[in-house]
Amino acid sequence: MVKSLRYGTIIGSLMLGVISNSIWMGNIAMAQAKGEAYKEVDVKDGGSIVGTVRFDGDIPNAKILKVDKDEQTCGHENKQSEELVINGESKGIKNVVVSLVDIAAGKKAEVTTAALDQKECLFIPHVLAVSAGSNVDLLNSDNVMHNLHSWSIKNAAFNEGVSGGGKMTKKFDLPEIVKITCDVHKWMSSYIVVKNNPYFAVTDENGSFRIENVPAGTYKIEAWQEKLGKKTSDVTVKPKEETAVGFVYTAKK
Ligand SMILES: [Cu+2]
Repeated sequence: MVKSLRYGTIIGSLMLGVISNSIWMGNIAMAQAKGEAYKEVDVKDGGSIVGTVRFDGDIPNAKILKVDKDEQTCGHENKQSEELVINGESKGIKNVVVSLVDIAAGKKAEVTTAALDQKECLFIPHVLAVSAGSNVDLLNSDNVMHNLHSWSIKNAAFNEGVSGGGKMTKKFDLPEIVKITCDVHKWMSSYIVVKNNPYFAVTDENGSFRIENVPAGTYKIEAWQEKLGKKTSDVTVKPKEETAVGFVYTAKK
């Protein structure tokens, strides 16, 4: 009885493994299909999407990051986490990635080299969004060793040290939200958000964003914030016009 129970558990977990694996593979296939589906065309009379991402409710206190290593470089004071940065006056949320998710054709994607720096033991910027196929220069502006640990699933994962003043370049080919941490300084974290089309923006300190040169049409627009998650909405863009879109997050219960 005990034996068959145990086998049952093993078979059960094996089956779960197969199921979750096939879901995972399915997601990759879907993402790749989506990536291939986006076509670069000349956009004539495109419109813009402008808006803000705001927080509704009492602004939570920022999480405090304890600095307990390399204080000469990192600073003697604890740091404020950037996982949720809300403007006290406008209640705009910084570092939210806003993007069109289902656009089939549009402007050319800028595949350039972006930069993610490590300075005074923080990642700058905290959230970086790039088009698929972009390179990212991972820099170390400090005089101490940092490490770059990517929590990628679709893109090639890496976990490598970069000495003071150093740099390494990595390419991000597949759409994915990649968390980046430093294993030397446990409080350091950031995100590289890889997008399959060029219609994305990261909100500024007022929670504002702007997406330009969008072909007229109706699209799904998505906001992603690392602590508060995703929100989607529909937007209809008219030729040469500006369309306003607002996202409002409330505190997670
Ligand atoms: Cu570090």
